Amino acid sequence: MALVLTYGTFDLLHVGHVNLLRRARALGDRLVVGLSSDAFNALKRKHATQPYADREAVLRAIRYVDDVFPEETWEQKADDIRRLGADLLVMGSDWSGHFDDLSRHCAVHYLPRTENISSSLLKAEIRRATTPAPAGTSLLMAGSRR
Ligand code: C2G
Repeated sequence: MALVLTYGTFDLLHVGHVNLLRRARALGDRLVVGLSSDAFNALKRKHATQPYADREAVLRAIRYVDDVFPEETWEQKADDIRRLGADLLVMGSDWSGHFDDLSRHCAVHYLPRTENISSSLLKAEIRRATTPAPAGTSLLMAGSRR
């Protein structure tokens, strides 16, 4: 029974997250997610649109996810691996090399990140699409902003 472990903020869950979760789960029998707490996001200087409880509820609804627990610190991973008996830590390739030191505790694998999608890009696109055109913009121009 191979247990796979991954971590993240998973704000505004999108296809890049789902691709990661699906591929991580396929590498074992169970997938457990260390979900960044709101306080840890502040430490990561990452503003999540959704609070922890909402991000957790969304993750638990994903068929590839078997359990979720809070990620509060950078340093907890080794303890998590031991506590859970994790066989494999999986992260996206933007983290390549960052967690190699944990290979003392379990296998570490980085999966190619899904290109052209991120929570930040989604937020920027929503802002662009919902920001009224400046006064005086022609209807034609305004239409092209849709
Ligand atoms: N991801 C991906 N493709 C994307 C976006 C994200 O594969 N287009 C992956 C990331 O590489 C990460 C996971 O999805 O493995 C979650 O991404 P984030 O929610 O952005 O998490 P992050 O801020 O990277 O937090 O201690 C580790 C950190 O908590 C990871």
